[in-house]
Amino acid sequence: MSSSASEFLRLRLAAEQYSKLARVGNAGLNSFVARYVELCQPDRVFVCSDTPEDVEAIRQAALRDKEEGSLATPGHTFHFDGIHDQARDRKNTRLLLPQGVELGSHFETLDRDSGLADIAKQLDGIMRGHTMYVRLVCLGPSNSPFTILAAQLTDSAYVTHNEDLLYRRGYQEFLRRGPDAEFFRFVHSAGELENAVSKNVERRRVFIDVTDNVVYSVNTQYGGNSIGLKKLAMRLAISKASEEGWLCEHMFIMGVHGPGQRRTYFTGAYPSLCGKTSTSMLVGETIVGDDIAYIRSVGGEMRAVNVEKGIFGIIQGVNEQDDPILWGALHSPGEVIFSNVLVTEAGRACWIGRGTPPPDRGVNHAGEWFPGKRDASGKEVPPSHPNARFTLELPLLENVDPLLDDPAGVPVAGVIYGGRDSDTWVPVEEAFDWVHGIITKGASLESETTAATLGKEGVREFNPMSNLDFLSVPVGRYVQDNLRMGEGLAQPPRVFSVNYFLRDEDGGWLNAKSDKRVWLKWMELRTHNEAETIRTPSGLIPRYEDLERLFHQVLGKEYRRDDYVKQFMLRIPESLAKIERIMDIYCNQVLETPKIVFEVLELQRERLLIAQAHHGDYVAPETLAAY
Ligand code: SPV
Ligand code: MN
Repeated sequence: MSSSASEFLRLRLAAEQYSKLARVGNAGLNSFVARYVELCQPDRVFVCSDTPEDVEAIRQAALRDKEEGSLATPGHTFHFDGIHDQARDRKNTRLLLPQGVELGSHFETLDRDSGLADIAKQLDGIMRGHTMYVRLVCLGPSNSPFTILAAQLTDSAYVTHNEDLLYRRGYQEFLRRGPDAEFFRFVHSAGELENAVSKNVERRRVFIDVTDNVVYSVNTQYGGNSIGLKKLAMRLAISKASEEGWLCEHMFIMGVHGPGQRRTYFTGAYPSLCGKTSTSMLVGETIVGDDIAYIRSVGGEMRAVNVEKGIFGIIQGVNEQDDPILWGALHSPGEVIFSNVLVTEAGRACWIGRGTPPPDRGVNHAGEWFPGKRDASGKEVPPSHPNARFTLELPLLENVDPLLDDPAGVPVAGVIYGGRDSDTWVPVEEAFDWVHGIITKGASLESETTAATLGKEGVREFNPMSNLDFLSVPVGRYVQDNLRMGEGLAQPPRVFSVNYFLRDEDGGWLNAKSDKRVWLKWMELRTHNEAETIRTPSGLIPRYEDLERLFHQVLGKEYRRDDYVKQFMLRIPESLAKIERIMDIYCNQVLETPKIVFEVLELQRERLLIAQAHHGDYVAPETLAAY
């Protein structure tokens, strides 16, 4: 089979392209490429061997095929996805399950045999008239025990250009690991195009075959659906991690800078559009990654690597004042891809929340745009899509962390869980210990929905570890995997929750965007036992005096006691209602829930009920301090 695959490729590919595959000499890779060349029937195959010439050829192809256009700043380009292809398509993203395998509710699944038959039909001849790009990639730093190899086949130069900025190149790593190297496999086709945009989005499919470690994505270009190495690879990695005893998390990794030049590493899981990227690149701190982490216990220490080396981040709300470092990178020469933004006649990218008035006119993913433009239903059309994004390499940011590419990863001292929560969690709180944190914070994470996925916004959704969309094992097993990680550690990281989205009775925000800088500094101190806390029924919260000092030091701002009281008030009815919801989900919708989840939640409920009996529904932090 493998020699026939290689023979097929030798005859089918241009000699120069074939020789790049032959040099790798990986029989599994040859069969994979041969199979999909035969099925998809591209006019040409381009194998990227990661030389500067090959990489440049892909950039040029994206421009030539009009998947991207140039902007005025050197190195900047833009791309539009179709009007109905602007976010992750949860509904049509299916895990292919062999007979007898069950995952529980919360998963979109499909019988494996019918899924494979359907996708083979969709892929049949789909690349006619197009080029297939073959790209080899490292998920994780080169030469690292954390790292998984991957091969992506796609007919979109835009997708592979994105991947070039987001992932470490893998051609050399394939050579280093030898002809038997294992790897994840991704097949993508944008399908038929109209104005360089996927035309048949109603036949969009993203099928994940964990059994064979292959992901198929067709009739879509939006990065979250098409960049196989991003969220699609997570499903494969989570299964592998669950079997092998490590974790693949939807987490940023950052160095928080403490007293005396100390750098303490944190990971943080927040659902999309909840401040994950903006936290990870805060001024004064250093960024290792903003989206996906592989985490292992190494010699009793929890260590993490960034699976990526770039950012595919949300651009809405990025402004000079709140995001000075990112702002600088987005306004300087360098390689940046803007997607679904507004493009002006002068070749500038604009977006909602940029902090500057919109231009008189421009073009966006929906066509010509001008202020006051209305859609067919009479609704005003915003200049850019709320899920418009930018792609860039992390080293374009001046605060990139020096350990970004360290093959040993960074030691993790704290894990943060954050959701979009208008009325329950306090702005920052530490768990009593690893198990309490994983259960009452990570596994209990909920968030109000955002524009990052198709569907209605503002609905409270269960999203354990902000990883629900990307799981491929039953939720209960995944929670158990997280609990188990703590067991093997000499000193498990501290676990925290944050909530940037608390509102007052009138719907106004209770915190400023910049307050998160203070919460990080407080958490950093906590990991070194350098701040006292107040013990509440749900965890450990900061004392006013420490926050007052930190607000001064970090933001040069006065922090009023009455603001503290409003923000850190224990909200007992809401907290109890949350436990009720979460217990119900783990009891009725989740498979393989570990018993300890119920025990820990039940104890928390009892503590809350006792506090309620003593102090009423809403309890000021200082009442709890005395109690
Ligand atoms: C997210 O939505 O969580 C992202 C972008 O990081 S996507 O690639 O769409 O998943
Ligand atoms: Mn993400």
